[in-house]
Amino acid sequence: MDFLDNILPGRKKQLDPDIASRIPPGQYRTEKWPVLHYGSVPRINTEKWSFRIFGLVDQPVTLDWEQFMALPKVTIQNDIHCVTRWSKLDNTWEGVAVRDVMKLVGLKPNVKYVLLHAANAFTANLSMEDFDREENLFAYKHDGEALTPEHGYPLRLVVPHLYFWKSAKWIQGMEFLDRDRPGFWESYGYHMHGDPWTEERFG
Ligand SMILES: Nc1nc2c(c(=O)[nH]1)N[C@H]1C(S)=C(S)[C@@H](COP(=O)(O)O)O[C@H]1N2
Ligand SMILES: [Mo]
Repeated sequence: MDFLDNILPGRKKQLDPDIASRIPPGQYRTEKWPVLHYGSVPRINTEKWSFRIFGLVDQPVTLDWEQFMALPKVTIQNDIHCVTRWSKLDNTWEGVAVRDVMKLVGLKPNVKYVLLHAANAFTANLSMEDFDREENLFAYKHDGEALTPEHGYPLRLVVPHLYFWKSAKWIQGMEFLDRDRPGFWESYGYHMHGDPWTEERFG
C-alpha cells in the first residue's frame, strides 16, 4: 500500500485506512484551505445581490438576499477535492439545500443540465443527475464562519462528489438547459463531468 505514504507523510494518521479511503487517487490531504479562482475577488454587497433562476422553467424567479436567507437552512459535512490535487476533509457547511432552491420553480420536462452563473461571468455546468442531490448546497458559512470574500462571500455552490471547480463561488443564479454547455473551466479543457474518483481531470 505504498500510495498511503503519499497522503499524509510523517503523520500517524496516514495509516488510518478510513482516512486514506476518503482521498481520491492522485490527491494529497491538506489541512489548510487554499484559495483558487480565475480573476479578482469580487466585493459583493448583499443589499444589491440577487439570485436568478431561469432557462427552461415555467416561471423565472429572482430572489434577493433576504428572501434567500429565509429558505430552510441545512448543515452538511463533506470532503472537497481540487483538481490541482489537494483534498480537504471534514468541512462543515451551512446554507440552503440545492433541492430546496429548486422547489421554487417548475422545470420543463426536457431539462437535463444546469449552468451555474457567478460574478465576473464565471459559469460551471452540471447534469441534473449531479446537481439534484441531497448533499449539494448553496453555502454561506464554512466551519461556523461566514465565507470570506476569497472563498465566495456571500454564497457559493458546494457539490462535494465532483472536483471543486464545479463549486462556483460568488454564485448569482442557475439556468436550466436541455443540453450540456461547457462552463468557464470546461471551455479551457477541464472535464465536462469531473469525477475525482475516476480522475476526470481533463476532457
Ligand atoms: N466564481 C468562481 N468560482 C470558482 C472558481 C472561479 O474561478 N470562479 N474556481 C473554482 C476552482 S478551480 C476551485 S478549486 C474552487 C476553489 O475554492 P476555494 O478558493 O474556496 O478553495 O472554486 C471554484 N469556484
Ligand atoms: Mo480548482
